[in-house]
Amino acid sequence: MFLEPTFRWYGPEDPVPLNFIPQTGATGIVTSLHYVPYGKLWTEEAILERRKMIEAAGLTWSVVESLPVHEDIKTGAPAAKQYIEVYKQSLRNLGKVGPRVITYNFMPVLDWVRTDLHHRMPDGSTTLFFDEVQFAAFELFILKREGAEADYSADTLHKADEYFRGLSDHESFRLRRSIIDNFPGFKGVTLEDVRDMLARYRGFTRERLEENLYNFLSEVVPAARDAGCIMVIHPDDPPRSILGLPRIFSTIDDIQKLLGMVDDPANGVCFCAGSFSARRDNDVVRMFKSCADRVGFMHLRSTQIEGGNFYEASHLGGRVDMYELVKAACEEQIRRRKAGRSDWRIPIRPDHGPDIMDDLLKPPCPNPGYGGLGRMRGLAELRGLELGIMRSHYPAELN
Ligand code: DNO
Repeated sequence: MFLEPTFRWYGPEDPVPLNFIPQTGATGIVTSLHYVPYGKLWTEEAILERRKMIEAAGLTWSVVESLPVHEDIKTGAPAAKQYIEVYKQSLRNLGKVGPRVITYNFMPVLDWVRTDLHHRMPDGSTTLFFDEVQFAAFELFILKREGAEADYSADTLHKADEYFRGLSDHESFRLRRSIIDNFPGFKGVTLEDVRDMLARYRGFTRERLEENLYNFLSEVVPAARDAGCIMVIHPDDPPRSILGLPRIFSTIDDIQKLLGMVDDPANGVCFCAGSFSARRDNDVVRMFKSCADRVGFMHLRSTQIEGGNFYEASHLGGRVDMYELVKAACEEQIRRRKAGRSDWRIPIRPDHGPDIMDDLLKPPCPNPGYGGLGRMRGLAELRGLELGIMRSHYPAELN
């Protein structure tokens, strides 16, 4: 395959065994040391141990996702400096023995957010779903965030109230868990934790978050470059403000701003098509073309929007024009190769798959959206699409 096909693997605890992954058609692995707490050093030994494990299965460790950014860095707390130093040291260690593409995000408090992790689709599969009314009910009546009413229309407030009153205790518990307690390496998050974290962002503006991102990047990008690595930022998911917090990587303008902040090839983008697609005014293919030469990694997936809600569509369905996107990615690789860039191959992974077939009979996957079969179907579709594009448009490049 022309683009580098990878599969995310959550480490030895992942119910998808590492040695099954070559059967999906992937050659690369995307993983993190999820057992290392946020803000702690990734040692050379730990990185090497993981790398050997991956290579023993006949695979390559292509991408780190993620090297997490401690909240103190995002809030610019006094300890930020020290956490940035640790981050730089982890990068140096990665540069010695690990993969060169390093993913991170700069979303305050919560990473990606959905309200239902098992939304039933007409074909019987289940998918990840974000429902605005349910999220409002969570903020208003479960988290009880001060001032949350101001973020919603009267109609949504009314619907959220009705919805919440109809919930059983169990359903309310499930909603809470779906929203706040789903992140690998960050399990067991409580409402109190979220309230504490939110308190630290009280009165926080977008400008302040940008300033903290700048302070972070101006230190870590040179360290990454010297280590032979590239930092790639994951978009906000969903691509807009939630919980009254600023989000800064959601639109085409945000992409330009980020790249200009530290104008260095080691300051790159993890182009998550699915995250960007959950916003009506985002033209995903145009966004890709606007930053193609700085894309170090791609998440290929798509969403469908319905009113204020959205759900994860199939990899070739939904709002993303996957044909045009994959074609643009192939063309970017051709350009890189012609320019003699050694990093010309772009790792791609089928992001979030639906739960399908036998996976529906198993206990729910501890990593929602990361069952084996749905993603395997996605990767197979994407590889087929890519082969079709390459054979019909650029056959000579395949030699
Ligand atoms: C969701 C993922 C994100 C992503 C992080 C990167 O499935 O795409 O959790 O890994 O935001 O830091």
